[in-house]
Amino acid sequence: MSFAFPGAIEIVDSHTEGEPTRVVVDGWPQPPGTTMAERREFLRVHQDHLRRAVVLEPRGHEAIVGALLTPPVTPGSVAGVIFFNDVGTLGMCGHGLIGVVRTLGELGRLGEGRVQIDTPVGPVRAAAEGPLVTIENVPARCARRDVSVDVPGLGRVTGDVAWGGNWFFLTSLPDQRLAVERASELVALTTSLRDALAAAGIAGDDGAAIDHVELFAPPRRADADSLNFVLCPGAAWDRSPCGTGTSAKMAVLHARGQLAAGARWRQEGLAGGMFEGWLEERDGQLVPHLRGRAFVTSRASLRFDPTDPFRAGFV
Ligand code: PYC
Repeated sequence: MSFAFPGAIEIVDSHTEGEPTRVVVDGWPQPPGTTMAERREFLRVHQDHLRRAVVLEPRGHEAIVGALLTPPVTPGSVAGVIFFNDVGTLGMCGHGLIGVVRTLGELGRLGEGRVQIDTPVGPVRAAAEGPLVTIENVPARCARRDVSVDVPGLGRVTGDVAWGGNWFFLTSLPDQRLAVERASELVALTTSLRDALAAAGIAGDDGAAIDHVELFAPPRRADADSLNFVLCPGAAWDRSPCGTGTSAKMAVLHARGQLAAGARWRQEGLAGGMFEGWLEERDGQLVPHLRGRAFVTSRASLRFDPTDPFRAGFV
């Protein structure tokens, strides 16, 4: 494994409905591979020090999702992207894709109309109108309904397992108020829930770990249908309503006969932002569409001084 650091890594920071995205636009040696999954695996094995250096303290923090731009792998795509966070890589990231699209616009690299972008879990599409970006995610599905698990401190919890570009366990804990000032308690509770799922062998397809947990409650906003809290892999909570989480939620609602194709779902996030979503039935699959706002907050050059003892980042 090589721990070489480039002289500088160029980044553009944005936030999507409050959740930060750091897009790496230059300086990171491109991971080889003919598929995005191969490139993601190379990044995971050989470039983890760069992931850590870019998103962890002292340059970042646990809520930042990084996005490495790569050349495309699919005809018709304008770019590829590998998402990563404080603990590893992600399959897809809805808020992150919205940030990537705004960043490509900031760089003058976004053409007119809809663009296609490759991710490790398949091509996705997006179109921007000012700060508002509409994305078309990979197909979502509800894998298992009404799964119960015993959680220390919570008792028996029942929820659904769904795919929205990442694996989610979706449930409600009526005794737990969803509020920013309770974020630390909610992170602790949902981490216990995630650990209990793993211990009970409850997983996604092919034993894939369920690394996101989503709680729901009635909305605070009059224009929303629901409020959520999302635990991301690691111990960060999503400041946005979570694009892949909202995709998973819509797939569950559809499986329960509570959301028809084309009907709108407005998901409020813990920080108060909102995604509007709907499902499209295509070739027997459910394609989630999501709309939310992103704003570029800075452009910067990250430096890696060889004498800096913290240049590789720390938790
Ligand atoms: O928006 O899909 C999302 C997401 C995943 C993790 C953080 N945000």
